[in-house]
Amino acid sequence: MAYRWTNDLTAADVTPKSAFLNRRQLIAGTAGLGALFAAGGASAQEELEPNSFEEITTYNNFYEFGTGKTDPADNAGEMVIDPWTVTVDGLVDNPGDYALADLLDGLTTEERIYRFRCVEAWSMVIPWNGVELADILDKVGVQDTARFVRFETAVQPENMPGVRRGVIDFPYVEGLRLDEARHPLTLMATGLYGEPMPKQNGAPMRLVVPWKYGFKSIKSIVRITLTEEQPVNTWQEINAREYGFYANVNPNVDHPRWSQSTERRIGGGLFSSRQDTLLFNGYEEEVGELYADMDLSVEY
Ligand SMILES: Nc1nc2c(c(=O)[nH]1)N[C@H]1C(S)=C(S)[C@@H](COP(=O)(O)O)O[C@H]1N2
Ligand SMILES: [Mo]
Repeated sequence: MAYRWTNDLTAADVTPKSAFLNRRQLIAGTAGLGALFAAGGASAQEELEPNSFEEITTYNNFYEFGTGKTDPADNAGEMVIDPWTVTVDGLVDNPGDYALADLLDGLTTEERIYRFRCVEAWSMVIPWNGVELADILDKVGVQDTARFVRFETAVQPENMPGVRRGVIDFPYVEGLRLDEARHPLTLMATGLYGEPMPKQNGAPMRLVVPWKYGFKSIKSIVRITLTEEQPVNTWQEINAREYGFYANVNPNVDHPRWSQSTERRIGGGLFSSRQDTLLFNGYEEEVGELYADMDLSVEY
């Protein structure tokens, strides 16, 4: 199991050799070469071969910059990410406006190679860098009455053409149940492939919840609020019949307008066939228990 998500396996272990050679210095001091052979075995590595940096940064959803897949790469350059302030409020012991560096100070950055599955039925494998969201929550001190975490994306109309055009209502909002937020798989990502997070992928800090459809993984976060009430997330607000709060990847619960049983792996090549979608995106063993009492076709 460890190969799926611990840092036993780094991107360098599964990237093409040319990229690997350039990255050796980056991984010095982390898991390193030995882990390649210790973790997972050949089939696991094959399965989790990451998409290229190019693919991950040129095929995106980030409606603040437009609805086309190349709009974020084309338009995100103007977003101002330094300074970056994150407001932490609601049911926390230490609310406040945190400079990003202060929020992350002292927390351990890890590399996590995760499957990433969009509700639109395409997928990638992405080597993220980031901290566990649980560590941030511990730092700000979650109060006993809190049950959910709500997140908001930055709104910079002058730098975001999709915001100027009002393609949907902004700010983009997402939410997690507290136990989901505290799960060790839930990452607050600050980079990918060992580089600072590209703007089109949600610089400087975005959520990654690998067992849920991609829209839960909210980008460019400026506000984290601990709440008692379940937040209404953006896509649920837009169309609650099609997009729920939970959004767990599930091949057995179709979207009203398309099947979710298979997916198209980006970069799979012209003749690559669609692949089967896995329950909880392949992380059932880790997260299935969180939903033991739920009817996943009702709470989609
Ligand atoms: N703020 C914000 N976050 C967002 C989105 C968005 O439009 N705005 N799109 C979501 C969707 S639908 C997906 S699939 C992922 C895409 O992440 P990626 O472009 O890094 O692959 O971001 C999610 N986070
Ligand atoms: Mo998505």
